[in-house]
Amino acid sequence: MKRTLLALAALVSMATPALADVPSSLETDTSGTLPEGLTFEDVTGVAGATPPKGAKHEVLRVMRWEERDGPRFAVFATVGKVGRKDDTKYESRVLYVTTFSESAQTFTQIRAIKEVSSPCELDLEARFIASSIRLTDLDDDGVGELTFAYVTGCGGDVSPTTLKLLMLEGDDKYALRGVTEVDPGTGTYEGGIYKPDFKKAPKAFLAYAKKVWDEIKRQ
Ligand SMILES: [Ca+2]
Repeated sequence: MKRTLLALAALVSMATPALADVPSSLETDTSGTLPEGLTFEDVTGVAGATPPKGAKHEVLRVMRWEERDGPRFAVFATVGKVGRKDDTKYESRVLYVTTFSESAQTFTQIRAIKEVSSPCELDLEARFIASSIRLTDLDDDGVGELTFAYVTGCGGDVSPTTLKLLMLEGDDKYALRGVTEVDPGTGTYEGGIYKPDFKKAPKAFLAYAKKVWDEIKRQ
């Protein structure tokens, strides 16, 4: 299995407070290979290693890091489907992010995120923004915060589309929910707004999420 140290972790550590035990151990893997002992069904709830006709199962990224209580994994995956009704082609996709703790190759699910995009006959957009995926320990408690964002939408025109940025720390979830910022051709940007859901989060979490949002809102 090919694993490379995420250079991003070093950049993040310069811009944020101490990262406790997290960043030096962060590894990320985009080979599509799950660690031994973890199945696609564990990640997505979708059975079978072999997708049915018209479906595509993909593991996009596996991340591993050390927390104060041991190793943690996050798996980014998608299940896509293409179907036809009469002469119309429909595409749907589900995005998954599932986090696990691991002990002696036994994985225990911590948190599962599932975003369903219904069948779309136009241009389906349902994708993670790679540059949004970060790991921090902003409150220095030895528990990593995993930040990631994704866009979803069904359309053919240039207009703001749904953008969500999530931050997971253990089994806690915080979110900015809004839309992308685009220039529909008028020379003026539209959208880019969000509603924060960071109740009970340490203050630094929302500030960091806003910073990431500003960096990725046009993607
Ligand atoms: Ca933390």
